[in-house]
Amino acid sequence: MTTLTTQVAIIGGGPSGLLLSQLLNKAGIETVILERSTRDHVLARIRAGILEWGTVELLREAGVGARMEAEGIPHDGCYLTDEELMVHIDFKELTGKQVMVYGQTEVTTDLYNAQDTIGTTVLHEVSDVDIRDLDQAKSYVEFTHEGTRKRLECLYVAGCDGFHGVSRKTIPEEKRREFERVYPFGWLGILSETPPVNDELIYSNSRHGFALASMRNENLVRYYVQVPLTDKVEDWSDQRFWDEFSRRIPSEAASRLVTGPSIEKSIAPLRSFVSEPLRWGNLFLVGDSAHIVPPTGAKGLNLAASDVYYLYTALIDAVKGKTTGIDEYSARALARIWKAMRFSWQMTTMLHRFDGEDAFAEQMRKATLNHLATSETARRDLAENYIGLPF
Ligand code: FAS
Ligand code: PHB
Repeated sequence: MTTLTTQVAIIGGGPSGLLLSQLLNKAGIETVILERSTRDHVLARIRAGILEWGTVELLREAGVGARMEAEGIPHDGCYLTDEELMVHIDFKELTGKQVMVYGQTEVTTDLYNAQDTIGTTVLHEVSDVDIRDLDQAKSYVEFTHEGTRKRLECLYVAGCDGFHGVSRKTIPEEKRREFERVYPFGWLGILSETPPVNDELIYSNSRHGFALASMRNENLVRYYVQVPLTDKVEDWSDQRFWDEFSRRIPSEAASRLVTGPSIEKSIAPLRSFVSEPLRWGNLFLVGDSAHIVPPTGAKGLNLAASDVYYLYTALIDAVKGKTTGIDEYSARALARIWKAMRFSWQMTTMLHRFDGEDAFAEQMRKATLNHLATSETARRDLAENYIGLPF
């Protein structure tokens, strides 16, 4: 069997794995990334669009900030609306900070290019990954690649393989504590090469259902509508999407709406999920392998970034024999994860109507938005969570 050796084996070549590898490599630590899909497949996935400022600063620290600075769009605020109110949350005025509009696809592209420059080993189309000897001084990962079984010996393993990966399941089920809330609807998202309907994002809770008007740049929009879990993408023609989207956003915005053909269309389910602990011997869970948030709070990718921040700094010390960071990683990352989990759940329950809900639930939503409209303190709390709590 072919045997490779590295310091940190990274399972998964999405944003978590690539960013962790880039930061460790810049600190002189060797990594190998094992990715199940092809590079093109990873880059074709349309996911997040909003970067917290902490994520922006971490990408700069990783040396991949140049194109983000040139092509990203800093946003000072966003709008939350229902049938009666349109509330502006002014991040800049309330917190002194902004968020960056820069798609996950671009982040992943920049990280792949930076890893190419360093010459990091990224093996694609690996399968049957098996993580072993996590309770030993050295661990190893066995996997199949290009038709042969291979072994990667390492000091540590980073489980960056997302919700459906193998890392979380490597932790014995009886040792895992899992928390979940599955929402009874999904988000149908489209990409369209048209100008944004508004200069900042609009989160709209209309009587017809939720809609989100987001963007990637001045001529590429990312729009979403809430759909039943039973819907399939093929149920939604472009025309049906545009009709539904335009009646769910405020009429003054709808009057400006420029429609066009979708260049991507997909439905994502919504769930809140956390698996504890994030560590099992030499294995550390990062990003979606450990937690999932509904996209309403724009936290998924950003939580992956804060996990990476905590772990990369800890691993730099660990390879020098100082283990305090890795011993504290799980508790430290989970403290921030749960606050983002709460915010994402709160934004989702505030902005979506649930089938069968009673009139009281609707009154609670209205009162929440009304409180945001009339209380700077409430708006500041939302803004602090949206731009991202400190790492
Ligand atoms: P990822 O899932 O991105 O990457 C994991 C990688 O591991 C993948 O490349 C996968 O191929 C690989 N892998 C899996 N199993 C493996 C195995 N056994 N061996 C080797 N490799 C394996 N977040 C937002 O903030 N806003 C959004 O609007 C938003 N929309 C989303 C829409 C969808 C459909 C999904 C699924 C997620 C969305 N997210 C959104 C969240 C998303 O951006 C994640 O938070 C982000 O991709 C997390 O990155 P990773 O932790 O790297 O996980
Ligand atoms: C996106 O642009 O894809 C996006 C933006 C904000 C969200 C979710 C998704 O809350």
